[in-house]
Amino acid sequence: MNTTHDQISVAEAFLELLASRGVRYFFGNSGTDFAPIVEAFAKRQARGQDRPVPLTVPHEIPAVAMAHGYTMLTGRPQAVMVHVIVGTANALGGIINAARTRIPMLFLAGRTPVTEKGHHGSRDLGIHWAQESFDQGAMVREFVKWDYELRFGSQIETIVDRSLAISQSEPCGPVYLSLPREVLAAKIDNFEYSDAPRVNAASPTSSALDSVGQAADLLAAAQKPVAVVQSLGRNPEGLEILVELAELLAMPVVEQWHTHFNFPQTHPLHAGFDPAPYLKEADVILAIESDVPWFPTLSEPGPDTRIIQVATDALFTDYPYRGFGSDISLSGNPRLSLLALKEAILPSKLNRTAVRSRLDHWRERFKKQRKTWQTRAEGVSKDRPINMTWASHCIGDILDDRSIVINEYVLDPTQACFNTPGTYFRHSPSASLGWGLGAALGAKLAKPDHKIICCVGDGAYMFGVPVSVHWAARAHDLPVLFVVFNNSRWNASQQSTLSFAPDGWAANTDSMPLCDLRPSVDFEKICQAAGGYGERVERPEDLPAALTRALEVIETEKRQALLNVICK
Ligand SMILES: Cc1ncc(C[n+]2csc(CCOP(=O)(O)OP(=O)(O)O)c2C)c(N)n1
Repeated sequence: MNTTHDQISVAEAFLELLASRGVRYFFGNSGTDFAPIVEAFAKRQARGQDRPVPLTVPHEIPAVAMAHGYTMLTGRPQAVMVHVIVGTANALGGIINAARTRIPMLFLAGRTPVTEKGHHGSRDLGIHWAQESFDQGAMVREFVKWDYELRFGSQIETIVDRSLAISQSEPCGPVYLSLPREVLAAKIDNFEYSDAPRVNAASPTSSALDSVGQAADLLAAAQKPVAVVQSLGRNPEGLEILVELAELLAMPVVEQWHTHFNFPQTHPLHAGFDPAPYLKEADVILAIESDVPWFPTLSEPGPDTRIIQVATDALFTDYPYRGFGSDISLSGNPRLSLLALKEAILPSKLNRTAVRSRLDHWRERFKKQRKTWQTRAEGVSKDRPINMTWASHCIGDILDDRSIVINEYVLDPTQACFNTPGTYFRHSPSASLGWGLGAALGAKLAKPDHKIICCVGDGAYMFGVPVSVHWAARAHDLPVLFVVFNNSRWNASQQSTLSFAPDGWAANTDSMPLCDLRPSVDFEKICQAAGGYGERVERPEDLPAALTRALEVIETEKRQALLNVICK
């Protein structure tokens, strides 16, 4: 079926196509380049015509993070539009984050008018000259899968379908489309498009069966197999298969530097968050969607350990330097690879007695590990300033089956237990700070019935452009709970200095230039200024009740809330 229209602008056609292709939200940070888009939204709104919901976000970092957060929970790419080269520059950290964690996204930017006069939309402001670059796409090209500048209105259907298809083909990632003002302003006489896209995402691929068979044989014969996983949970359908595979082999699963929920934390084969103690003794390591399966400076597998890497791109070919061994690299959809592996492990090849005793061993280890974590939290439960482990523990205590945690660095994963896919998200491995606040708003858009709890340090909070975020939370009715672990410093930079030079000048003079964030800000008042609830928490014993109060606010009053937790 085809839909046709007489005389509509390219901008209108674009919005109609986005809506028809399932793009629900259009996160925008506008400029003069947006005029035809603003006009098109207004017209379609007045006429009740299909369009994505336009959401103003007053900074590009949270705008991209909101789209990221929405897609990470729904799998559906959204549109983010920014202002020419300057908006693109502000957004870039977020695009790097999306690229490195394989989030599909239609990233749009205006392009300064091409002509000086003579066209509807030609240059009419001083900025229109200096905001042109020789190659706008070059600014983002390394971190998008495809980029293009729209030249003619007649291209619009192909370009929309092609960009969305490429973005959603594995490995997924953002694509970039720049939109010159004259092209957006031009009219299409007879706009006709196909109701269903004529170009669709490529179907997921899986590895050759003989490689899968070799990997299956290695795992079946292994005495001490260990799985390490970072972001399998990006595609939740693969998670059950990992549980089945782990159970079949009695293979422990370590979540290393994990960005998603990957494996139930109450499962006795969940072996924690640090593979270092197991690497030397492992004879086979199965690294699943793990860009960094271990930290070589701390510990690495022995020379005889066989390594199988399973990932959409098992060699992470978009990383310039990465030397983790891979005897068998199973590229392709990780769910399909794990399924094929599981099916290729013939029960007759397994040593049942060995599997049973392995399971007993890991059960015992599981109990000990959980007890250690519990003891660690209790040991610091009275510390003041509040210890971050204790703060994490208190957050762990308030989680229920409607909670989703967005964690930018600070939540200690040993202290909060997740058992359901899609309930835990950490920042992208590229860690361009400022992601958490916006991602939490995007998550709330995606899951309005859930409690979104965003855990950030005071550093990440400030990187997140908080005034814009609190404004957007209020304007778009997104009641989220922000918990700021406020240690008045960039601890990551401080710790890195101490480990780089444990006996150096910074350590010995007790001075940390460029890491100190004192005097701190009353962050709770920033949230209050946007109509939200804000509270400062200094005593560890006050934290549980403060969390309960703040949750009550987001749930019943439907207002955003922020706890400024004074930490060490
Ligand atoms: C855009 C960007 N700039 C700088 C950094 C470097 N960086 C990594 S962690 C960190 C500190 C984060 O501070 P905070 O959120 O307070 O957490 P803390 O380290 O104190 O636990 C910094 C500055 C980064 N990752 N991204």
